[in-house]
Amino acid sequence: MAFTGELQENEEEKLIISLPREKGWAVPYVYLFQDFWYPSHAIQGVINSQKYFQAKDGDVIVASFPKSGTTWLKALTFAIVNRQHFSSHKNHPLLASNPHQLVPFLHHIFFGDFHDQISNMAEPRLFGTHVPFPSLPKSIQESNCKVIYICRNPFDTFIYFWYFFNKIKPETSPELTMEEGFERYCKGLIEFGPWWNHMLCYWKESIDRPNKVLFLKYEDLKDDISFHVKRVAEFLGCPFTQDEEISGVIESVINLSSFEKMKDLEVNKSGTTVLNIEKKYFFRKAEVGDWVNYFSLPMRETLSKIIEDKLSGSGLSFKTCP
Ligand code: PPS
Repeated sequence: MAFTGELQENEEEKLIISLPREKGWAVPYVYLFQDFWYPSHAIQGVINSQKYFQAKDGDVIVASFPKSGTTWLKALTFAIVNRQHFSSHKNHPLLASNPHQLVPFLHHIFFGDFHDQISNMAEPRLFGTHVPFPSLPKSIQESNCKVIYICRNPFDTFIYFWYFFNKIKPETSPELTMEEGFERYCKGLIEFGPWWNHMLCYWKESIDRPNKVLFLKYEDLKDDISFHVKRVAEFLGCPFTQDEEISGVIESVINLSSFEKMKDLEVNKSGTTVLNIEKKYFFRKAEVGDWVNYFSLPMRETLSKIIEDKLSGSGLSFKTCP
């Protein structure tokens, strides 16, 4: 089965046209589908993955709200899971491929010619997703495959969204002002938003089924990456042995996936990856709290209030400064 990427005269097209829509960031419109805002191509990918994807117990799903540390978590997960195949950095796939190529998004695979790509994947299969938990294929929700989720404080996430959008927009499109972007972000009108519901559905699932969903925060990884690399490996059922710890395998995984290393790799400096996006734009500053250089006081107050309103009582909170 193949999809061309163009809207076709089919059931999905009719469905998408019937959905409520709002102006998008990187796409002309986002559509309200299963309670979240999606670009049209992602809806087709979600529908097809819900219909056709068969998860295996060994699969690992790297889930995230966009702009929250996806690239980093994909690299870390790939390095952890495959550490026995690539015991030295020499010839490591992360030196030759961008993490988005090594851990493809499930909704992109199912928007394209998915049969070939799925059947050629090495096991354990690693997939990325920005799709909220309730819209993941039932076989992911019900099998023993594992889901690792990452999100980030909504202040820094907004800044990266705004930066990224203005980098990837067509030259002919006008810049998205920070004010306009912020207004839409605060209403949850953003690809895969509302962001608070995205985080909360994974948060709830991680509490109800801690062996199924591991919930991570970008700031916590920044604080103690070694602890979290061990935590991910344990969660995936492949803990580091004492020998590995002594011989520096954990440090090696951390270094290979580090921002400085990845940003500097030739493979990440040029060329494009998913959706034809230039790979260099996935690497900006990687600092916690850079938002303070952009936010006005009213913006800070507005977003703080939204976070308080939307997350109160959930137990979910964020560190917003280093
Ligand atoms: S995307 O477009 O959804 O895939 O973006 P995502 O990767 O989720 O988030 C981008 C931010 O993560 C930073 N980044 C990293 N941080 C730490 N380590 C590594 N290896 C890494 N790679 C990317 C990237 O710079 C963005 O954060 P900011 O703070 O804006 O620089």
